[in-house]
Amino acid sequence: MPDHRTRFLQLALRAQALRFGEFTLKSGRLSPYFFNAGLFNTGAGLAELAVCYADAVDADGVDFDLLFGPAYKGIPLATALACEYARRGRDLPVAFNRKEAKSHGEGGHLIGAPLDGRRVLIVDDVITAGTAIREALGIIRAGGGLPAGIVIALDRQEAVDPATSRRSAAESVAIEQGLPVVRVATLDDLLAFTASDSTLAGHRERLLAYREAYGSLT
Ligand code: OMP
Repeated sequence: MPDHRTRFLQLALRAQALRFGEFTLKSGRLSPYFFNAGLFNTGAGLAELAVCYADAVDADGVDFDLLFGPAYKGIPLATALACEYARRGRDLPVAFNRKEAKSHGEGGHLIGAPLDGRRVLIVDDVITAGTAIREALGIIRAGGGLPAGIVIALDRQEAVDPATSRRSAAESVAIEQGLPVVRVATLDDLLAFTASDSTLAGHRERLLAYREAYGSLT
């Protein structure tokens, strides 16, 4: 069986969650590819994706005892991963946030298992500049959780400001926070994949040019 990186890329292309074209990113960069985790929108697709996440996390050996999905895209990802771990015999607590704090009913903006004192693994879709992940770390600490690591499906391996540093945003977060950042796949994996599949070869030049302009050297 191919490893989790190849399985993930095949799955993402099949679900059209990974597309080639022209996309404007949150950073304003014009990218020749885009990963939209919202297009894993069936039970079977999410279940298969969760297997890739769990394989990547287990291969890394990161130690944690709660899964946290940042709103919105991380919520089904963390939930699907919790189901995959239950299938593997590990029943993990899962929690997520809402973007708007609720003032009635149970109130607050955290939902699911309490974070207090738990070693939390953040489950999210993609890292470009690391802004979304830094926000999630703040939410977890404010909720009493202890960040233990981050897992993302795709590391775009971009430098925040290539003129001053070619360190990737994922590596910056890892160093600055002292946390492991597990990536199911990276831009490098996508480039290797396009080299091995003739139907994708036409996208390679533009991916390489994009990496040249914005890519990290880490
Ligand atoms: P950072 O916060 O810059 O790390 O970017 C992560 C966010 O970028 C994601 O949560 C998405 O909102 C968005 N995004 C994607 O979903 N897929 C991509 O391929 C690229 C981006 C992006 O805008 O950079």
